Formats: sequence, structure tokens, C-alpha cells
Amino acid sequence: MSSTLTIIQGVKARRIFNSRGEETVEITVKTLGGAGVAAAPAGKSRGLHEVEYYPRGGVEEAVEKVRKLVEPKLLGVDSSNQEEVDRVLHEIDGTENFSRIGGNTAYAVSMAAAEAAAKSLGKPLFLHMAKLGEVHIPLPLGNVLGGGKHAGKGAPDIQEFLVLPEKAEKIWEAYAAAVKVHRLLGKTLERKLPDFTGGKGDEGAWAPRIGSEEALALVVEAAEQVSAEVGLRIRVGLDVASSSLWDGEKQVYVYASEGKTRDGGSQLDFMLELIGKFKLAYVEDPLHEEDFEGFAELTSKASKFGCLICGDDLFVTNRRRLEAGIRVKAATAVIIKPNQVGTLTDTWEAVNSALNAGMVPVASHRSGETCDGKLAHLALAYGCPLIKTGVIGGERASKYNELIRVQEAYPERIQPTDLTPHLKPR
Ligand code: 2PG
Ligand code: MG
Repeated sequence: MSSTLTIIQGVKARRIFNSRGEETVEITVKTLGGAGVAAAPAGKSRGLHEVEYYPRGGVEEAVEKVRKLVEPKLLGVDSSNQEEVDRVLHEIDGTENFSRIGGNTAYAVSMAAAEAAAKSLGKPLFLHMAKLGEVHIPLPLGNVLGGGKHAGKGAPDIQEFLVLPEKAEKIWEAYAAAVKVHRLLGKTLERKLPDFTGGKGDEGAWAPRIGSEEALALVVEAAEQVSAEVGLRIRVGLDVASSSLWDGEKQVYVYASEGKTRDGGSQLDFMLELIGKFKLAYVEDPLHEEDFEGFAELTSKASKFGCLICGDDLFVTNRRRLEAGIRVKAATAVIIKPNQVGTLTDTWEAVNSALNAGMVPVASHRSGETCDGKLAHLALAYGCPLIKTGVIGGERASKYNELIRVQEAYPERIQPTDLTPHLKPR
């Protein structure tokens, strides 16, 4: 639907700061009928094939480019025509990887335009962006303990230990359960580790000095205890972020905290062992970002455990990489991070391919975040059954809080979600 109210009247960029204290770009798109504001997040364990976040001169240059290149070309464009907004962004940039204006700039403009259109039309953002007939509540997938690039020395080599409920009707209950696991786990760590300072990593997950397997056992124990308490089955998953462990020269995964290395074969066996032993429901990036074959082998072997195998750095929200993965059955789930690819249209193309292939798209935050809650609307609109956005921290809670508000305001439009069909052993 379009009207003169949705015509773009201005695009402004500014430098703000993310949860890590890094500069990031925030964009305001003004239309006759309203305005949208969106801020870009930033990853630390970044995939090799992600777009460039910023031009060479960083956020400052990105702001300049919005003034000089982006705004003049977007004035008069209809913000409710997302494909057109995104096409113009690609045209202005002219590169494959958004290196001229920055992928983060493109993402923030794209999302701010969507919000400006929704506001001008008097619609909630998720309904304006909706691509599917039904809207389901995304289930929270949040890390309660972590290490890797998101924490200091001595924390586990595996980046994220995650919890997720199998199904839920209300986001409030599902999120409250994840918070309980985080809290209970904190108490357990305090009791078990004399030197535990209560330290957390970039995403608010506990970052103790502990081995990966020992950590996993404690997370499983806490999840089971909370499951029994709240009457909601809480499952456990991992984001191994294996590309961060991979030494391409030596062809081994380096587990620095544990003082171990594993070659491709033993990494695959180790993943299968953890999946079987701890009944994992989800493993993200178990292998490095170029190993489509290894992913396919693991996906096939993990199917008897009913565990989702998810590609993040492997696919980088890029439809072409995802489709290459679909052809070889590399994974059963895919991380969806809009700033890995640049625009909402590119993001939807990846989600659409995933849904058509029967995969689970997982809407995801980045380790450097702002309190922008619009990822919640994207998850609702694009049919993502999971939203991975941490558990603790204002910038993490902001996404769940947005879902809580939306579900309260539109109870009849939002259906429950049941992930169990995807978690059946095959
Ligand atoms: C990941 C993310 C988010 P980063 O690997 O999935 O948890 O980390 O944003 O640092 O890439
Ligand atoms: Mg990841």
C-alpha cells in the first residue's frame, strides 16, 4: 500500500555507541507521515563472507556518505516500497559487498525506511513487514554462559551455551524461563568455582574459567531444574563459532583454554559426542565457514538425535551461499543477521529460501548491540521460529520486551510456536 504520506523527505545519519562502547551508525528516515529510526549492531566473531560494515573511514565516513550520496537519491522514493528503497541502496553503493557506503549503513537505512513507512501508514512494524499469512511468536534462544571471542582468557573455547524452550504460547513465559536459567546458573557457578567473580561476556552470558564440557553439564542441569519448575521444557544448544577456533594453515581447531587441537574429523566426532551425551537441540557453526561437506556429514549424522545444525558464518544471511548449502543438505537451520548482508530485501530472500527448504530461520542479534528492538518485528514478520538475542542486558532484553508489548497489543494476530516437529529424531 502506498500513499504520499510514505514518500521519503529526509535521511539523516549520526554516530552513536553500541553495548561494547564502539561507534555505530543510527539512521532517521523522515516521510510526510512519520519517521523511522534504526541503529546497526556489530559482530566480533564475523564471517569472512559478510558485507563490509563501513567504508574505509569508518562510521564517520558512513555518516558523510549518507549526507552526500544516500539522502539525495532517496528523497522522493516511496518508503513503503522496500524493494525499491533497497534497490536504490545497492545502486548508490555499486559494489558486491557494500564497501562504498557500508553494509551497516545500508541495513540501518533499510530498516528505518520500513519503520517510517509503517508509522506513516499507522501500522505496527511487524504487520507492515509481514511476508506470510500467519504470524507466530519467536521462541527465545539465549546464551547463559559463554567464552570464545566474546569473553576473556580462560573462559570456555566454545562461544555460546544457549537455552531454548521447545514451545510457548506467551513470549513472557518463555523469556522468564530463560532468565531463570541464567540466574540459577550464576548461583551454581558461585558455589562451585571459588574464583568466580560474576564476570560476563559481551552478550551478558556468564564467563567463568571452566572447561566446555563441564560448563555444558552445568547448563543442562540448570535447564532441567527450571523446566521442572516452570512446566516448560527448556532445551540446550551451542554456538561453537568454529571459524574463530579454526587455524587454516595447520588445518586444526585450536581449543586454547583447554590446550587441545582437533582436526576436522575429530571436531566432527566431538560435536556428535556432545550432541548425544547432552541431548542438544541446537548446534550453530560446529565446523568452520568453508566446510560445507563437513556440515552435510554432521547434519546427516545428527538427525537421529533430533538436533538442529545451524549455519551462521557458513551462510552469512546470503541467499547464494544458503542455496549452495541447501543443495548439499549442509544444515537444518540458518542464522539471520540483516547486517551480514545489508538490506531487508536481501535478508528476506535468504529467509524465504530457508523456509522453502524446510529449514529453521533464526533471527539473530550481534554481540555489539543497541537497545533497538526492531529485530523482534523482523522475526515476527519473516516467520522465524527462533530469535537469538542473549538473555541478560538491556540491549538483549529490548528485543524480548518489544515482543511482550506486541503480543499484548495484538493477541489475536500472534499464534503460539511449537518447535518439536523440527526436533524429532529422524
Ligand atoms: C554469533 C554472534 C551473535 P557476533 O556468532 O552468532 O551471538 O556473534 O555478533 O560476534 O558475530
Ligand atoms: Mg554464531
